[in-house]
Amino acid sequence: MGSKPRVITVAAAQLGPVKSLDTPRKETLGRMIALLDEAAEAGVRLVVYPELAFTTFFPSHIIEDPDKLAGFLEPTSQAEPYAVINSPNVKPLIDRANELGVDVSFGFGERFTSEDGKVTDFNSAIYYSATQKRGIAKYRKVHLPGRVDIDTRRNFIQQLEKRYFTPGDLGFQAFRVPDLVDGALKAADAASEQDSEGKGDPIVGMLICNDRRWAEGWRCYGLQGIEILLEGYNTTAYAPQYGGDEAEQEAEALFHHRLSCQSGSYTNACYSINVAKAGWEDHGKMIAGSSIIDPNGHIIAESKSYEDELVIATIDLAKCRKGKERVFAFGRHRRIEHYSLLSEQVGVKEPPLLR
Ligand code: CDT
Repeated sequence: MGSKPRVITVAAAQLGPVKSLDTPRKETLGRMIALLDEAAEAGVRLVVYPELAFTTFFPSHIIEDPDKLAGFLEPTSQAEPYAVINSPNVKPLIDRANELGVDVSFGFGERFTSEDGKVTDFNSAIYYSATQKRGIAKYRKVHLPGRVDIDTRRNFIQQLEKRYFTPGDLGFQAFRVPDLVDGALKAADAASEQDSEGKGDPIVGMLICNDRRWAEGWRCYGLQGIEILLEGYNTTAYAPQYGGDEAEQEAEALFHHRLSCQSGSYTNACYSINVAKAGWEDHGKMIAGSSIIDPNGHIIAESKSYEDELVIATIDLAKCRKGKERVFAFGRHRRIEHYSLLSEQVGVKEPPLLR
């Protein structure tokens, strides 16, 4: 299309395993900072880290001691929604991002205290702008997988996110990121809303792991004109309780991961940066497959290991225009008069049985 290029170099900072519940936080943080340094060296302007990046995937463990659980959660509050950036477990990463002028987005366990003193734990991610020196967006995972109750069967890989977290309460709020592309159109200079489409600062949104499998979240972002979707994950490669062959289970998990991210990117005409925590942690093995996907649904860069690895691509947001102006020009083609089931009904109601 004839749109002016809006080019950024971005990276998925895949993490290899964070071995155990007792792995020192400093060790993982050091690995994250090393990836950030490497990214800056390569001219990257935005580095995206996985879900619950700073620790092992603790929801696969049974943690009954509240003090132990608290060690996996970073305090925030109504007054200080981005307090996580000042946590000693996180601040060295933020300090380095500031020195390098590189934006970062990462997942973390959030322990939020509201104004009335109520404490709620969320599986969250933030976007931190290094040029603005502040957190500019937060997302809380909406589609929590797993269960509340511990399954006591032998060799059962636990997935206890519903036990440890509350479903996100922030919805799917897209946001603009300043200082990433040159010559972005600003509000004061825009003649009209129509005229400004695809010319402003990049429109970004976040999903966390299981969310990527749900078209509803992607479409909420699509309807806000999203151009880059950031998504971190910890996805089990093999769980003995599902039976079958280890290699087949992992291949299937990777297939569904790619299918979800490629489809979401294509049908909403956006790039996506998908970032794994990969390999063998104490609870089991997780898939890799960190990727950068273009608005046509093609994987343009993908990880090759289960270790710490940067996946880098230079992307041009002008390439989002084709899908947004043709096949997925929502304003022209959506038929909302037929979509009411999507917001009125949760589970399945089959048509009546035939006689
Ligand atoms: N961390 C996380 O959300 N894991 C889920 C497991 C769901 S089982 C298909 C995931 O979607 O990868």
